[in-house]
Amino acid sequence: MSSEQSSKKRVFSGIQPTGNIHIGNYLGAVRNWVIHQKEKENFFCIVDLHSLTVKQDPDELRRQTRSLAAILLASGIDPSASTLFIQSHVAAHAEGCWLLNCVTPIGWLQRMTQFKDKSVQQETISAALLDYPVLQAADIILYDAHEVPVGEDQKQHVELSRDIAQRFNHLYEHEFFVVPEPVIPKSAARVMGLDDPTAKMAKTYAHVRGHAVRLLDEPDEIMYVFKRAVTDSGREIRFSDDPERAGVNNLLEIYKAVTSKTPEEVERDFADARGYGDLKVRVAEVVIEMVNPIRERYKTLMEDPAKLDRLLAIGAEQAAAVSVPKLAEMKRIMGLVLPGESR
Ligand code: ATP
Ligand code: LTN
Repeated sequence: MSSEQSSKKRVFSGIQPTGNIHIGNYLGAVRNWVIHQKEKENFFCIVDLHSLTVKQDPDELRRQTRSLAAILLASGIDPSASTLFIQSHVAAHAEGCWLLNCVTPIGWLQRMTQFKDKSVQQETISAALLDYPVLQAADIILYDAHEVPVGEDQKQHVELSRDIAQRFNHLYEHEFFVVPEPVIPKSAARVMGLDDPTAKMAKTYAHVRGHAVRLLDEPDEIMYVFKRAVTDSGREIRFSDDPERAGVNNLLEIYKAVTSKTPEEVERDFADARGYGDLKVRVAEVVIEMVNPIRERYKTLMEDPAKLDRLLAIGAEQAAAVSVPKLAEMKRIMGLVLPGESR
């Protein structure tokens, strides 16, 4: 590691390869990874082991994992500034998860909102679904990450990672793990569903037409989905926290995030709009402009799967160079005998 790199704050974040990546994921997380990557030392992880906590079709999971890698590169993740890798390629994550399981009280996991939400949707709840945030904690703290840039919905999980790091430090060795901070964007931290502006736009439902704008959607589809977006019976185009007006607020939030304008500038842009129809078309237009180049770069990247695999292999090697020694030290601290250690 160069001295320039070591003085930079370390960033870790992850994204599941299942479901369709949508503008909520992009604006709430991925775009911020890209924007700040030159100022930081970054690890971005495709968390395939997290995806397995609910049932997956094996072939589909494999296909989506490669596809997501290409989408992240097409979105601007630069392998010379960021390490991009697949979680299951670095076994330290799963091993670290086991060790952290041994210091995590089960009550902390049962309280997690995501566990409660996801478990009601399952016929059988896997042990892994409960354990999901411990694997996430291992992801983060094995890299001694200072910052974890995520959308609002992941704040609770990152706070749990802090608690687990602090508990380990308290039980074994002060300051062994860096205690990470969630970094939540000011804009688009929680993009809402276009068919239901009271619920977050979710990958799991991104296949339902009208719910989400997916990053690979063609312009016609994006226009169609925005035109059908749920609003209200009024006419006023203003930001509002009134739940009745959540649809219009969501459209304005998306426009604000895409254009990086202030709320005042956004409202001024729509001062001359002829009703919600106009608003929907103009929001669709800025989104189309944002995703067009990503979709085009994605197509090119998918033409060379061998190159993609090579990049991911390099990423896994770089990630292992940091997390494997940290895991070995963690094992030593916890009293495990390391192979070849003759003490
Ligand atoms: P699901 O909701 O179906 O479980 P997801 O859409 O949350 O999936 P993830 O891979 O779990 O997808 O999330 C990747 C990143 O995108 C995380 O940082 C998450 O906080 C962020 N994110 C997800 N949904 C939104 C949203 N609607 N608005 C802003 N950020 C989001
Ligand atoms: N649970 C996260 C994905 C995730 C993650 C991480 C995010 C897994 N490991 C580490 C940040 C840091 C989600 O977005 N659903």
